[in-house]
Amino acid sequence: MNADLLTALSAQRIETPSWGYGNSGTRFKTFAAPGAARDIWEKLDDAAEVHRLTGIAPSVALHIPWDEVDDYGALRDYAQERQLTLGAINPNVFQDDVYKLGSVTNPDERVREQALSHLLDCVEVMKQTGSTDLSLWFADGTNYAGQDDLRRRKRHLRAALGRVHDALPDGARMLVEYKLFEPAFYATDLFDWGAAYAHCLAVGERAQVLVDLGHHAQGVNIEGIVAFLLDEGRLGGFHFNARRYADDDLIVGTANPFELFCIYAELVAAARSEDAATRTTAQQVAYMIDQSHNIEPKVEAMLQSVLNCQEAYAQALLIDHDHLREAQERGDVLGAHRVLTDAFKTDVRPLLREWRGETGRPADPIAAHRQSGYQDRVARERGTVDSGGGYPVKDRVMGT
Ligand code: AOS
Ligand code: ZN
Ligand code: ZN
Repeated sequence: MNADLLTALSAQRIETPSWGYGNSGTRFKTFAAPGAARDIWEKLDDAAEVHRLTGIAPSVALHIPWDEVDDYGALRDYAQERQLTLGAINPNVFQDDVYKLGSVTNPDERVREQALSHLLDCVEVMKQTGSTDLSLWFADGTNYAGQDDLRRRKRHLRAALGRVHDALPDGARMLVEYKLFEPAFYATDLFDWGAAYAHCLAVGERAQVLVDLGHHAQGVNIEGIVAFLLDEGRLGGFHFNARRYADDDLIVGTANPFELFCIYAELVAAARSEDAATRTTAQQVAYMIDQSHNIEPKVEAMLQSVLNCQEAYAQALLIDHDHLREAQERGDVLGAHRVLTDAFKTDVRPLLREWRGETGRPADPIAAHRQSGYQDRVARERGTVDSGGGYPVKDRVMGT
C-alpha cells in the first residue's frame, strides 16, 4: 500500500461516546439490550473492544453527571490499561427540573448561576481526566412567541460562554454545538452555525464550533458549513450520526453516505491546503460520534459507525486533487463532479482490509466481534437491565 495512504489511515481518529454503549431509546420506549453497559467502567470496556478491533477509536467522550465518579484519576488509569484515553467532557445542563425554562439563558439568575457552576465544575473535571475539549450543548430555548426576551437570552448565553472560555485550562478549548430545534420548538437560543460562530468569535480564540450532523434543517449543505468554518479557523469538531427526519441519532453513514464523504472531502482538502493555519485547524478537528442506539446491539453499532467513518475517509483520500483543480479551473462542471464521484464510488473495502493486515487488526472487525463471544459474555455478566446507564428515558423525552 502507498505509504501516504497507510500513514493517513493510521492517523485517523474517531472518538466514541460513553452514552452510546448504554441503553437508550426514544421518548416512547427504551428497549433493554442484553449486556448493555451499566456504568462508565463497562462503557470503557466496550469502547476498548471497539478500539481493539478497529485501531482508530482510542478515546471516549464522557457525560457529566451520567459518568460522574469519585476518582477521575482511577478512571483515567482504567482507560489507560485498556489503551484508551478520556476524551471530550460533555456537561449536562438540561436534565434537572430547575432547567425547565433554560439553563444559562434562564430568566432566573440563580438558575443561570447553577448552570454556570456545573459548567465550571466540568472544567475542573477536564483537569483530572486530561481532556482537552469541553463540548457544550444547550437545550435552552422557548416554546411560544413572547415566552421570553430573545435578545436578553442571547446576552445571558454570551456571558456564560465568556466565563467558561476564560476558565479553560491551558491547551484546552470549548466546542460550541448548535441545534435548530428540540427540545425547544419555537426558538432555540443556539439555533445554527452562524449563531455559534458569532459567540465563538466574541468570547475568544479557544472557542470553536461543533457540527452535529443531525442538527440542521432539511437540505442544508453541511459540507458547505464545514468548508466555511475550516477556512475561518473555527471548526472544532463533529458529532457524527445519521438522520432522515430530525435529530435521529442513527449510525453515521447509513442514511447519508454521500454527505459524509463530502464532509471528509472538505477536511482532506483543508489538511492539504497551502495555508498553514487551515492545515492546523483541520488537523485539530475532533471527530466524535453522538448516537443513541435504540434497537441496535450497542458494541456492533459503534463498530459499524467507526468503520463507516473509515470508509468515507478512505474514499476522500482517493480524490485526485490535481485533476479536480484542473477541471475546476477549466470550468468543467461535470468533469470536476466526476473526479469527486469517482473517489466516492471506489470500493475501498479491499484497501482497508490491506491496511488492517498491515496494522495487525482483524480484516473484518464486525465478523471478528461476532465470533469473539464478547456480546454473549457481557450479556451473561451484565444481564439485561431496564434503561440502566446511557440515556435514561427522561433524557430522550427532552430530545437529546
Ligand atoms: C443534543 O441533541 C446534542 O446532540 C448533544 O450533543 C448530545 O446528544 C447530548 O449532549 C448528549 O451528551
Ligand atoms: Zn450532539
Ligand atoms: Zn443531537
